[in-house]
Amino acid sequence: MQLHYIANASLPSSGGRTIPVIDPSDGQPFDELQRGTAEDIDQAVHAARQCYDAVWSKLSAAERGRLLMRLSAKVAEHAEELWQLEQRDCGKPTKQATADALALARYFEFYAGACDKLHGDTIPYLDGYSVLTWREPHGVTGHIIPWNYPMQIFGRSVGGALAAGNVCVVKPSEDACLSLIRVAQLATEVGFPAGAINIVTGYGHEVGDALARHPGIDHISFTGSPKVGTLIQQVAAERHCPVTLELGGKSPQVIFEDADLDAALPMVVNAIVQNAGQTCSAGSRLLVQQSIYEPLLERLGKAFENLRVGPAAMDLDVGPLIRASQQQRVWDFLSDAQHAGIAMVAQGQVVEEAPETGYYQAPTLLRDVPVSHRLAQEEVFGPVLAAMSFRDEDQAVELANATQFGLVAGVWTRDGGRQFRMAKRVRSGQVFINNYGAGGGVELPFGGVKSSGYGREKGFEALYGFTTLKTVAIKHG
Ligand code: TXE
Repeated sequence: MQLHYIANASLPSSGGRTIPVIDPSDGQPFDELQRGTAEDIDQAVHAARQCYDAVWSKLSAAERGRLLMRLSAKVAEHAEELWQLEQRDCGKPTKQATADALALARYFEFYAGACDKLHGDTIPYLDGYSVLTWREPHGVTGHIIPWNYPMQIFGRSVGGALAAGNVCVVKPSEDACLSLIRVAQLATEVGFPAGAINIVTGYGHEVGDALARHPGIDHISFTGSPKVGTLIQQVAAERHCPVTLELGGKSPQVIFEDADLDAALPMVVNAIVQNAGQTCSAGSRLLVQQSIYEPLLERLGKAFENLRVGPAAMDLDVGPLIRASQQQRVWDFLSDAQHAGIAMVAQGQVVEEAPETGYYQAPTLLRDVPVSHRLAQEEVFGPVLAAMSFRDEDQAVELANATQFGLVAGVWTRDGGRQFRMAKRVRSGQVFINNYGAGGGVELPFGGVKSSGYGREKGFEALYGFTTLKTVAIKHG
């Protein structure tokens, strides 16, 4: 039985109700978590505030850094335990789950080093004045985390917030929270004060909503669907609470005829099948220059046919989707594609060992997807790649920008001038040239434009969002 973690103590919910924890590999419950209440959130916010006032705000930046560094080492030491928890909870193949645990350690390491590097400016002003700026923490920050990368998103969001001097109340997803409860316990073991990291589990419309509305929360960091992002924004606006939103994407992989296809193809495949396509930065649209469209689809089709899908512990190319409703969502997209006459180039295979009760979906490559079709517009959040062709650079830009999203883009070309032009003209928060994702890139600011959200997490840039700037003007006596 999983409990909340508030003020360094494991506690049951005040409501006395629980939610089953399901293993996506077989669809069976194997644990229970607390179905939190608004009262539980209130308790966590209160604990966080006390910690902030009495302890956390009095630590030096270097002391915060040392704590984060110790947490990084502790996470690395417990990496196997953590990835095993996340593997069962989320259905992640071993390679992915391991990478996520190591990324969590790396986030804490990066932000440990960043704590005492965040400083303000002095500003030249009128004679007789000294003007300076201070970067001050918001205070108590709320973090609403989704189920696709619990450890990674916790690392980037909570790591950045703590480094900037905030304390945290975290609402993990009801579909995946086991690893995060454990990380909070590890933080206690390395010396984090009671109330610095609090975890309250439960449903989004109950505890997530209560967190977003709580007057004691000074900043909200949300990663999830555009629909809920809009709700959070509305609720936060009522009390003018600042928000950082990361709401997913429909990211294009743009391949020009002069691209190094041997380098591009494995990355194009990985960008859509990683974590079974349940990745905000999934490369879910493939834009290919006309002259190489057919041969490229043929090569890609073969690669898709070789992909194997099965239980997380088998560590195949693709694991299960998170839950039955997510599987249904992917089926709905595919059945819409069929009705619209969209042709399928190839599909991977679900292995025989995969239980029928698990949430499996074979990776699917579709071709000539019309730009207006929902498969070219909406986030599927499954291993489905929508291919289309373009004539020239102008049309590539037009198609790349033709969705409501703007999170990430990949561009593959050997032409140096075109690399820069494309980087400039594509509207997204990140552009990768001749690579995709830059190997994770804890150091690289991440976030979107348009409906992909606003604000940046990851990298040093995140610290600006987790602080507020105070201008101090002193008139000399
Ligand atoms: O997301 P939700 P869901 C997209 C992806 C996916 C779709 C639906 O396309 O198919 O969203 O997924 C909490 N107030 N992304 O339904 O509901 C919820 O408990 C406050 C992209 O799982 O947005 C969870 O902790 N919080 C995304 C978190 O919000 C609420 C990652 C995300 O859940 C709430 C996940 C409410 N009223 C899904 N309702 C990405 N950007 O990577 C829910 N939550």
